[in-house]
Amino acid sequence: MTLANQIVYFSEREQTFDSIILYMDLDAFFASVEIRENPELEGLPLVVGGNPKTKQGVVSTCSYEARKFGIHSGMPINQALKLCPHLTMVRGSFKLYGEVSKSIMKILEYYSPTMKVAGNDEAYLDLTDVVADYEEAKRLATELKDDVYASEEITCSIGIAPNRILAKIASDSDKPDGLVVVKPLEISEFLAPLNITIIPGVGRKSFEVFSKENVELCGDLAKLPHQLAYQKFGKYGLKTWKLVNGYNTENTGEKFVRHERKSISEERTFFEKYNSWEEIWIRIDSSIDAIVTRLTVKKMSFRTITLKIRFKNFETYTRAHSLTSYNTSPKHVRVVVMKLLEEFEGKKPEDIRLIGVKISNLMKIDDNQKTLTQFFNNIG
Ligand code: TTP
Ligand code: MG
Repeated sequence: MTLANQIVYFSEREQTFDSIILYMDLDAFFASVEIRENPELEGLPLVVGGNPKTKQGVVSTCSYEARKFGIHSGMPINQALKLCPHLTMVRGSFKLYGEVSKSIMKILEYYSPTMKVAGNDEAYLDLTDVVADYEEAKRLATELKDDVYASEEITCSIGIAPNRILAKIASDSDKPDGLVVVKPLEISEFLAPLNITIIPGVGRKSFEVFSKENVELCGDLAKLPHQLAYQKFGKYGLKTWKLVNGYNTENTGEKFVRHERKSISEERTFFEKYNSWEEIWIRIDSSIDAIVTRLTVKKMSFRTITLKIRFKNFETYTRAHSLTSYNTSPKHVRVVVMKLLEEFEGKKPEDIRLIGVKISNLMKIDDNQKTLTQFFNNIG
């Protein structure tokens, strides 16, 4: 009997994937912020947490250099010092971490209206209605990583997959600064060579149980007949078996939070060079058209226009201007963007790598109520 014949009681939901989920987690979050603030810490085995004077307390997190010594979050400081006597310790600037976290979550909000913040340095974005396919999701993730780095100078790792569990596993599988995409048909192949402990919930104890049965990699479990997985490892074992064989095991009960759209934007990364401002302007102009079309569909007006410009050395500038009243006209966006661009006239257009235009401060237009501009346009 083939395996497929045996799987008669698997539900239909378990066999379908219709979401594209992105998971982002900052790399060595607290330690990365400390290194940004004190670049001389770069490259050192560093722990954040505990008291550097008394050498008491526990490790909140540590740099990747410290991890090479076996140090990890939650470890007592004195144990960490035994593993690495020349360890550098900092106490931690928790207020600053909170601010950095907030600023990064704001950046993420910009990429999808449907998001779930999972911790101080991690969040899920539902991209299902934002991108057409996995290739577009990957491009969006590259921009998001650039954006996070340009704004906070710390790196993150991203996983993109058809559900949350897999997106997190994908992100965890290539840290730091990784970007891993797992499409529905690639799930079992992607998981096969990974250690079974990459599955959330499979800790040291579960690993011992698995390894007694010669299951160390996800692929080892996937190869077992599912009845055997159930018999040896129980209900959780069967669920993990389904996951490593590419079934959708996600409990969809917990919903993402849809935040109100606060802005409409378009960003273009230039993969080719444009030698004149005219050529750049053609790209900006089409972005403005696209934004205003979306604005019209949503029956909204705007007050603030933001220009974002990035040069090849990654210098990124964001400039904004707010109008005195709500507006709906593309003409006003063009005039403001042109004005904001004046500051960069001295730069070479061929050095531009990205241009973004955003309109924000949005207000729904009541069907019966015209904006002041429309009113004046009509009588003018
Ligand atoms: P994590 O994302 O688990 O760890 P990390 O960002 O430091 O490292 P990684 O590159 O593996 O993602 O946690 C985020 C922050 O939360 C971490 O920087 C410090 C804090 N934290 C604690 O204070 N105590 C803990 O036990 C853990 C796990 C994290
Ligand atoms: Mg992290």
